[in-house]
Amino acid sequence: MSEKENGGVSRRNLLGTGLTATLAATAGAVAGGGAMVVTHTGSARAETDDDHHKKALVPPGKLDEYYGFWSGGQSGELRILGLPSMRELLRIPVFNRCSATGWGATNESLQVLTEGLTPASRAYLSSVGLKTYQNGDLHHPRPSYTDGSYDGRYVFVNDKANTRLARIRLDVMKCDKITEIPNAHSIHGLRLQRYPKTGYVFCNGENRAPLVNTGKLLDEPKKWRSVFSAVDAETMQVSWQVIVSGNLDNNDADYKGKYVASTCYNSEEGTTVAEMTGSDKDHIVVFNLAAIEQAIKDGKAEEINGVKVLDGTKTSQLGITIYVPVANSPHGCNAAPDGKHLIINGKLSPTVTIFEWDKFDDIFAGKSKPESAIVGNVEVGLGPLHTTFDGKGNCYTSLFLDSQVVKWNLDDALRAYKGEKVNPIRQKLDVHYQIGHINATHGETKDADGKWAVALCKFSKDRFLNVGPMKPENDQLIDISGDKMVLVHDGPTYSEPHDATIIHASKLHPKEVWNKDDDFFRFSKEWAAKDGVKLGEDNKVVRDGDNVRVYMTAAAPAFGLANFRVKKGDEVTVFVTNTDDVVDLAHGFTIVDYGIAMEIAPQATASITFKANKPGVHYYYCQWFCHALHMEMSGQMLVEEAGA
Ligand code: K7E
Ligand code: CUA
Repeated sequence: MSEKENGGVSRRNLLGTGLTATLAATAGAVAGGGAMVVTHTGSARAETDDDHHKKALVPPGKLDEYYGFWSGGQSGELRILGLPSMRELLRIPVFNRCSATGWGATNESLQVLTEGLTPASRAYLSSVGLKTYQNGDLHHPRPSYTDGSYDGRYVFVNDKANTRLARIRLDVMKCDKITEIPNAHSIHGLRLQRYPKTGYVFCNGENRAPLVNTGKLLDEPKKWRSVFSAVDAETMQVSWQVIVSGNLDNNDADYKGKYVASTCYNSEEGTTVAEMTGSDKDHIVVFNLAAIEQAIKDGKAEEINGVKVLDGTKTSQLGITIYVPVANSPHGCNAAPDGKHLIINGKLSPTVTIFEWDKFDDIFAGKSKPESAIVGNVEVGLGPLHTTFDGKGNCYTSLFLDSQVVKWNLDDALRAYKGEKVNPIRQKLDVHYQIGHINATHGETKDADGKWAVALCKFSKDRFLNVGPMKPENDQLIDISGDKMVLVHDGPTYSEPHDATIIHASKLHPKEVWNKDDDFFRFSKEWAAKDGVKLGEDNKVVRDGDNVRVYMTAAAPAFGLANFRVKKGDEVTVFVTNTDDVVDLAHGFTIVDYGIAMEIAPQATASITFKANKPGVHYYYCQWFCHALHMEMSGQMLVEEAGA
């Protein structure tokens, strides 16, 4: 590294950063100069931007300190990034089709993608020749909690496009359950019960639609409904639903397991932009979990499409919701890690409004007015969307219109609201550009550690090489560990991360290889049992009328079957078991000119079913580079003409 590349940083500071490569180079230079002098140790010096960039640098071979779970937005997938390097580590297909892994085509993935569909959707999809939806719009990845801390079990994600909730297992980083939420329309806000554990997954039905949505009430939008759902995190069944007034945007739960709050930007219950923004006030709605569970027990729910649904509208007498007016069109809804406060982000209003969870007790008891829960209001800048926290009393709010992050102090905000002359605003930092979510390391847990925040920007404009009319998004890394926020990294991402949650690496312990008996392989295990085949040992073709089941192993560099023969018109299922027990030794199975491909990770079994309607010799090959003889890892499917 030259003096210039060092940016004038002294040798002492280079040593202080602990970058071994730099250290070695420096030591060499020192030795060459014939003098071994290390001076100024221990003297204070202000950190430069350069130091911050180095803090985010993860040298080759070193591991990141955090996992980031990144929304893939309209790509329908979930991504894992390492922080602070911002390196993309893995893509987990969820609502999308994946060419590499066969997600959406394999029997294992289709089981996940189809078993939770509503009867209405299943009928619709089959009428258009599909087994499941082919797209999704994934906004909010949320890791499960035990007592306000991440417990490493699952990540839950929403699908705004097709009204679904999905669960990703953190031991294998695979989606294992998807539930379509009946009676709701478009799941947007998604947050989890924090205490005593997750528990419930709270899903906001954003759009108002007829309840039941079967072609009636098309011209009576005032009768359309927005529905809030609580889903059991283990069974992934909808536990109950609550009908609300207005609509539901984002939500969050408290740290005591009592309340969930949601923003509403359409209290007008309009259907056009003009109608939806017509009044200068909207509201938040607060759900009382104990009161809801009691009302269900007391038989107050109506059963609609197999789900118990309660009336939580403004005119309901059940006492399960309260409505608190806030400025027009609020968006983000963020529980502070102090366990006491809730921040509502103004969007059209340049303010954030602070609520105190405990105040809802008296409001539900009828002892005080809904507005009494408001304990602060801060003018932060234009277009506040979301807020995150450092665990040291500071809040970081994204300003979409100003393209800034504003850091403000919660205590000062509470004092200012009481009339003291304090300015809660600490700093405004430019981000590039039009930021949506911001999320800090462990910022949504009681373990918020105030190290890094990511600013998920919707526009990158001039920040990267011009790649044509469609630009990447820009996920920026901010060092929030000091008094001042410092921007340290620009991260281009594909459409469109809305949100990300960040977990310390010590919290997760994914498996290196699959347990070959994992329930994820139940489809293959059940068929193998019926056919008397030992998965991972037998290589065998089972004919059962027009159904042919082909079982084979994959062990580098060969498939267990050099070829297999079927007849045109057969329905063929190929089961491949990767018997290699070696870290990172994945195989694949692709059939040429058949549109068939799937991934088989170490010790996994994957299966895929298709019609052998094209006669001829069709090679199958391993598409995951696995061995020096990877190119040779192939075989042939011989498809005879019918009647041959
Ligand atoms: Cu603000 Cu869907 Cu969380 Cu986008 S939402 S930004
Ligand atoms: Cu097996 Cu490439």
